[in-house]
Amino acid sequence: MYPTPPPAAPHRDFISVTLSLGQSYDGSKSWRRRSCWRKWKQLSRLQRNVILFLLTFLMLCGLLSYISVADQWRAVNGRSAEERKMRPADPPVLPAPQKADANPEDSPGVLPQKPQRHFRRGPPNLQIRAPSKDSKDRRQDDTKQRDEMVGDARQEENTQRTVVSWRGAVIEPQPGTELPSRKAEAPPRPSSQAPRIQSQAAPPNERQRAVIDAFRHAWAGYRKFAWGHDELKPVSRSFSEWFGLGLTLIDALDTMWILGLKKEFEEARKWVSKKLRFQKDVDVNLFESTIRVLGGLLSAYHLSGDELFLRKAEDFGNRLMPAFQTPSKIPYSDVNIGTGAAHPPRWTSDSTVAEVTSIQLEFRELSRLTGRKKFQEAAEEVTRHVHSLSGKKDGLVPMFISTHSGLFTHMGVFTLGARADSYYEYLLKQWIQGGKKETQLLEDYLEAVEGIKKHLLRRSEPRKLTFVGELAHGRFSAKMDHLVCFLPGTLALGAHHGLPADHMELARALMDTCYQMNRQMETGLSPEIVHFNLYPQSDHKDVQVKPADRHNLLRPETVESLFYLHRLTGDPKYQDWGWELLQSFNAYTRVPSGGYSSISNVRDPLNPQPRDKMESFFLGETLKYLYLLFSDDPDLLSLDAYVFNTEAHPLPIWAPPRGA
Ligand code: DMJ
Repeated sequence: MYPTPPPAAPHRDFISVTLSLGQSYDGSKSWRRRSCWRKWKQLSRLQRNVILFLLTFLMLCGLLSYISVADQWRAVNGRSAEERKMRPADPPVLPAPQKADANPEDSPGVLPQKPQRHFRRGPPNLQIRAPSKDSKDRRQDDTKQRDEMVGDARQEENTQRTVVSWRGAVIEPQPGTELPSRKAEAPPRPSSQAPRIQSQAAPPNERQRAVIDAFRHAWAGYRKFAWGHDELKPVSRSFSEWFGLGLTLIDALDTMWILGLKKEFEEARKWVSKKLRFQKDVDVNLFESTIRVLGGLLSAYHLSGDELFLRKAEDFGNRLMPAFQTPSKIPYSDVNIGTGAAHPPRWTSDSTVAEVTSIQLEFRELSRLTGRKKFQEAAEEVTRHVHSLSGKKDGLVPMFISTHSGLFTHMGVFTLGARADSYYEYLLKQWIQGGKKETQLLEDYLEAVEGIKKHLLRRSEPRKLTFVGELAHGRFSAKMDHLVCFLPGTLALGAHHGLPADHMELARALMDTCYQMNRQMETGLSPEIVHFNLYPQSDHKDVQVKPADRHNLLRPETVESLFYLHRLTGDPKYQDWGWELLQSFNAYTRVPSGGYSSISNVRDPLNPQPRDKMESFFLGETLKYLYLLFSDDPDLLSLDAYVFNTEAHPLPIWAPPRGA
């Protein structure tokens, strides 16, 4: 007999769950089963369906999270101890700010919130193995491990026999890196044309002191919240990682030297000596790491004469070399500095033309200093190859090149902005670096300037601003990236080194335009991209900005060109314009707790929308160029003795003219 059913309750479609720590519970399993079954039968069909759905859903969630946790656990176990140290195991949501005068290296436990990593990795089937050295060479290299850096690198190497690829597959690394040569332990002294500028510098003037103040403020934020990491996130008082190499710190070394910030320089030098390790399973972008890390270390070496920086530079240079092992010798964009696996970006097999042609100043200099030709040879092979390629338009190059065929791809699009910009810059600067002897470089540069004038130069309405637009399959676009504002400075530099005087005229005109790109914005800061008005009848202003292009990343190009224009013409208006820019940076991008932030909207001074990122080039380039701009001393990093790489790191000219 079934028990008498309870009086029929009104039928309601909801679930009620009663938790009873029941006194009636007698511990019998059969009672529990019967009772549960009865209750289940008493539920409406809808209630039962909802419960079944919930249970299935919970089981699925459980299964999925198990898989993900297991994956993470495997990945963490595949990483180096070094990398794990960089990530706090259980980071606080917001970092506890350190005292400004605390030594960052003394308090490794106070770590800000979890960093974002932006490693780009390519598909495994596109990865190549680095060439393995023969075992004799390797044994010889092993005997060279005498200093602390190499000893540590080897220790880390031994802990990293397997790595996890971007898809989680375990691959066996085959290190293609070489240890620093014996030569690097006793490198040649820096060239006699590379004076120690710190001892010669005049005391900073008022504007330079304002730059020093800005630098100190930026550095304080980095030191407190991002010490040893790639970039400061000043608003969240945290940091982000790109390569995990202390990018901001390395990019800023020579700026500190130039600004006379000795204490800060020494502290950073200590970090380089004790903490900077390149034996790690991480993909770096060949171009970005060359101009920032290699360039930064070489420049720090030249200014300070400290051989630590050269040893680090050679170690790093060796680790980049596998990128050149492609069918065409055009390097891949990415290389793993721990394993030597190189590959193109995930979305293409092409490299960017500007990237493969803007590493030469650094690689050539590394060869000169170490006596090892392979760096220069690999980089110059690219220059020679691009020189002889068809597909240019009056010296203008397309934006992409295949690492496989070595041919230009995506033909017919020409710009002086992103992906092509520093190709032109490095043609001129290599020619200067090498003592103005390599005529092919000069010819390519001169032809390109004519190509710019013929195809890309226009004047806007109504103010007739001269600008450099873009060409896509014969169609002109009045679009100009802020990146193009490197060009006035480069043209002026060429004119200073004896190129046609009309290059200087063009430089002046473009400088006016770049200034207006800043001036016409409500914050006084240029957006990332502008479009110029070409129509006389319209009531439009010259400079137009699309909503998606309103951001400012603290980029240096305007102040970079202001520095060259002032240095080479002596016109004080360029200093005044730079002063305005510094005021704007201070008004709209300075974060009170330390650091400066890129912003999302240069048109809204009331809410410029900080993006919570201080790019390393703000310290490496923007503030350095401002400081140099405000100097009236042409011998402070003389343009007859130094050539600046595209990240503003000064490298000596190999054979400067007499009397320079
Ligand atoms: C820097 O890394 C270099 O100046 C590069 O040539 C272009 N992009 C940034 C600055 O804008």
